[in-house]
Amino acid sequence: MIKQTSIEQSNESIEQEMRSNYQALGDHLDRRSINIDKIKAKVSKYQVAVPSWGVGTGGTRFARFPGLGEPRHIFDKLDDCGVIQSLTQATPSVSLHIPWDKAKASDLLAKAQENKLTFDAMNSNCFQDQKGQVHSYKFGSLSHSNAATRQQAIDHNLECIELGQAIGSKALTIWVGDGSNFPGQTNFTRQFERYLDSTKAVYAGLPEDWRLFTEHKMYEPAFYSTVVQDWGTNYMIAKELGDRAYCLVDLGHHAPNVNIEMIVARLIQFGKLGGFHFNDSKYGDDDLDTGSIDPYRLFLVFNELVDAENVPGFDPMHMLDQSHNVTDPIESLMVSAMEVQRAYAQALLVDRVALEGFQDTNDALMATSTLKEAFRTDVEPILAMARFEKNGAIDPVSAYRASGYREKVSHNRPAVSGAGGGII
Ligand SMILES: [Mn+2]
Repeated sequence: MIKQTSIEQSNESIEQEMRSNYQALGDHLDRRSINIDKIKAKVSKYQVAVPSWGVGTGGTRFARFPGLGEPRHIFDKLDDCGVIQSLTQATPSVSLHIPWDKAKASDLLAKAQENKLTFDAMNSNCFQDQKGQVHSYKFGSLSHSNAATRQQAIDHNLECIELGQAIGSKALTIWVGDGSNFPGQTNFTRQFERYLDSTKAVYAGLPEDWRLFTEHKMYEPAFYSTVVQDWGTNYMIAKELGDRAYCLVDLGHHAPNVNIEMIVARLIQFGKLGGFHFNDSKYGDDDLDTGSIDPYRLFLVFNELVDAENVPGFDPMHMLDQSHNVTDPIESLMVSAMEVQRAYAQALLVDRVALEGFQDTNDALMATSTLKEAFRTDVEPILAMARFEKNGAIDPVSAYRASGYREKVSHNRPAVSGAGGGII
């Protein structure tokens, strides 16, 4: 783990510079009638969960190139997540994937506590066959044509809830790869009926204080049709299941150029936005680092979220979901957490009264300029000050590199075989 003294050491040489940048931005925002401390207080409270699977090195469908000191199991993963949290102070919770992270609840809790972490939404895995599994998911899981396979997938989801309850999680996220690769391979309607019936059985086992999230995805691994292919189908599912069922929006699960911020607005309007899996993409479900390709789109999503902040009961969960092939996953996840925070801070700067006025008078140019003015503002001093005041690092990546963490853990973590592909 990262020692507090090592963080302090890293902060020492840049604290003065950070303070004067904060002062300068504060003066600038003052002239726009924005109180910088109020923005910082909100940013400081902002949290995004880290996916346990994100701290491992992912791969492509072609190959996987292992990194130095990769986590061997969930306990190593929680250590890595603890590093991300101690440096960024923005990621206090971890989202588990079962059965990859299956372990005794008391052991999970103890390790999380050691790293000052809690557990976010549980993720089930019905897109892969596990060792000793009776029924294969090759042709689907919750929507499989065989009832016994569906039941196995239902039971697995119920098991995820059970473990989640023991470790303080409050949500289950379901994503399935079910679909088809050929026209005619499945009957769209019957397959969706089977999916709904199975998901209802999972929902029936959901504790009162839990939420169920379903994630849509346009394609992959099924390449002709996917059973939960878009937000419309996802919305139907959430409506069919009940009040505790919501839609989860993974930014990478849409066709290129789709207006995701508008989907977000629609789901908010009808009370069904449950949360996010943040990442970025250029072509498909690339799972690139959040904000690395289109930071303006991320900002526009946050613009909708800030706009809805006062909607009663509005409380979406925020998680990262990315895969790292060419970077140190800890560095990528830290940068992504900060990018999400940045988009939030920028969205908080939007002059909403002015925007509404421009919308009402159909002044398109000034309306869009109002958004741009917020987006163009360099909010880095706000993020840095928020981290610094919570004993995090002003510059997390520098502090992490200086700590030599990866090198140190590599002594206990043998290199993993690079054979095979494998991305989720
Ligand atoms: Mn996802």
